[in-house]
Amino acid sequence: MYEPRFDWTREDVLALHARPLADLIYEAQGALRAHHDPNAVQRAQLLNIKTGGCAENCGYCSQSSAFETGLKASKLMELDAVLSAASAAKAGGAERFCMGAAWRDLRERDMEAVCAMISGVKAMGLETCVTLGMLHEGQAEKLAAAGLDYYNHNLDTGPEYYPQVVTTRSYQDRLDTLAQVRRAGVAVCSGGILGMGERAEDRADLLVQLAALSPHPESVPINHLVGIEGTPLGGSARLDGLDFVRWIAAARIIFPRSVVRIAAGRESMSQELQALCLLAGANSIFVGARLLTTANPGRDRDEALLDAVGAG
Ligand code: SAM
Ligand code: DTB
Ligand code: SF4
Repeated sequence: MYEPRFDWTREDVLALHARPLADLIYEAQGALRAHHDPNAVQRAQLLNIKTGGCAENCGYCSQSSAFETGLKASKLMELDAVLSAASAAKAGGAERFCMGAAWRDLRERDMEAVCAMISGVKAMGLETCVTLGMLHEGQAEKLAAAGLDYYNHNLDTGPEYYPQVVTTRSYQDRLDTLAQVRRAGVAVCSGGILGMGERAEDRADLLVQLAALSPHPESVPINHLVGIEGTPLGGSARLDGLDFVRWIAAARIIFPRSVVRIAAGRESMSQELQALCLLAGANSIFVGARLLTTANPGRDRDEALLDAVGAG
């Protein structure tokens, strides 16, 4: 009971998602309670260490150079500025610090600077995570040696909808990067985005693909699209709130041992909807007033949320 399975099918996931809500939440709570403290919510904090000018064309992203989003590109941040942001995040209660770069892939010329950031953040007693795009052979090992705990690389959606989202890299490229991360002994953070115009079948397929990874990703971020003006997917219809809750519950049941994070999209969710996501088994959030380029609820709203559910 509540042990990871690697053979989920689209039909299994759709049937799970369609169960009566009370049954779904009850089972999700069972899965949560089997492996985690049910009243603890992990706090992770993001920092965009390199903004904009990205060569990929991910149709949801403010940072792609393929779209006019009004975002100003900037160079890789200096080490000191990164470490002071990490120290502020730690003082604000973050346990994990995740550094993101708007890169298609990690280039060797940036390796030394990124490794110094990882080592510096690790030395502060924070868990380290980076999301730097595709990795080449041997790079994950260098990041691991610098003290990297997690590498984030999302599958984003199911394989059938994927070509509607991005054409500059393939689904297999993403799976290859995740395999490199695993081989280097770095924990995997991988999830996706809901609300990009995909069908329920595509959301189910995303979970099936993530569930076929063995072992499962240690962290599974479930993002709701933050619609960005100027991007092809920016005008997509939002998911109904309870539908989003159902997908969170499905993720909790499918990934019983993983941390399931309500990632992007909380800024436009009510406190009650976020509390339902936590009841449905999510046990991590991004804290801080910003994600990478967009707004996040910030400290006061998040402390109120966590107090309200007794996870403060
Ligand atoms: N460039 C790297 C990459 O794509 O892997 C790292 C940064 S990228 C912004 C990290 C992830 O953030 C994406 O894979 C996507 O899942 C998520 N993301 C980006 N823009 C988003 C948006 N507007 N709404 C929701 N999630 C988003
Ligand atoms: C993840 O799954 N979501 C985060 C983190 N991993 C890198 C990023 C969310 C980005 C939201 C849009 C923005 O702020 O640009
Ligand atoms: Fe670049 Fe990452 Fe944005 Fe895609 S999601 S355009 S790879 S920054």
